[in-house]
Amino acid sequence: VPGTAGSAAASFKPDYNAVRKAIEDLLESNEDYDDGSYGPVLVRLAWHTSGTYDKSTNTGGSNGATMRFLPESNWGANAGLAVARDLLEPVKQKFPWISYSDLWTLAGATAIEAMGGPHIPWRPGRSDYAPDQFVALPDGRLPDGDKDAKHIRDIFYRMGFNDQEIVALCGAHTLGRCHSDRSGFLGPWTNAPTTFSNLYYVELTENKWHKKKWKGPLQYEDKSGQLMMLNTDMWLLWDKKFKPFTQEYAKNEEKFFNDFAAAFSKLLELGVPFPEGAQTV
Ligand code: DDH
Repeated sequence: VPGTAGSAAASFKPDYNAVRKAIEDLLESNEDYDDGSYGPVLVRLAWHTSGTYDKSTNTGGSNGATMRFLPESNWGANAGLAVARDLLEPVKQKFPWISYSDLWTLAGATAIEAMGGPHIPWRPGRSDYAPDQFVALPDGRLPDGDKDAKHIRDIFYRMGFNDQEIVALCGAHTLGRCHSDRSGFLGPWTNAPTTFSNLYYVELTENKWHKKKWKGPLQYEDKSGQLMMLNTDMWLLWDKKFKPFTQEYAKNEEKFFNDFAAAFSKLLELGVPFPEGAQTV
């Protein structure tokens, strides 16, 4: 029948809600993994795939899903993220029409909302590069936890974020934990690492932090020894321009949720050449 193939193609409507549902079904699929949820590591995958962006050269960012390839897959900063990439592989197989770059970013957005966080506005439109289609990025575009406020600003200003957005984005550390076999650091930031909340700022401002005495890298711990902060986390309290935002988010969770949703959505879109009129789904 003339036109059948064309109209079949034209009537194909990608079902992003079905992809979201498949991601949600994975989150608590292994009670032995960490604190019982893959949510935090999926959020970190979305962040690290996007956080390579450099606005001055318009390179990096989530478009391309270049973390599938060496050397980026092997960067120290990305240690452990194979867990998240492998976890999503069956979803990619089930919905082959979605790009890895859309899938990884959608997984982060979906996980945040599923863990009690705000809705993250998200648009499809990323495409995946073939291995010979791009120039590998230099290592060093993602932040190091033992550094200071200048380093944090160097990294995030390069992406195009301001101080308020930096502090909002770092609130993602309310989720998950550090693993000694991945980053070398150890422990969670909060006692509720699978719930998205403003607890990170509450702990930062209200708890007492001192240097952990151990053979590992410089990190801070509270009196219980159970909770941790990176040096970069402490700088959100020590830096006089970061501090007012940290204090505000500790007091006002609604403000944090709104600001986080806007900044995280922006992060996932850095450098992505969306088709004109691309809509959130
Ligand atoms: Fe982070 N992060 N992050 N982070 N991050 C780690 C874990 C997680 C830094 C270092 C580390 C953001 C910013 C920074 C998440 C989200 C976000 C770990 C531990 C280190 C180290 C990794 C491991 O051992 O498994 C530094 C430095 C910064 C900085 O800004 C200076 C941002 C902006 C986000 C975000 O999502 C917007 C999440 C989630 C985790 C927990 C992962 C897990 O497996 O659990």
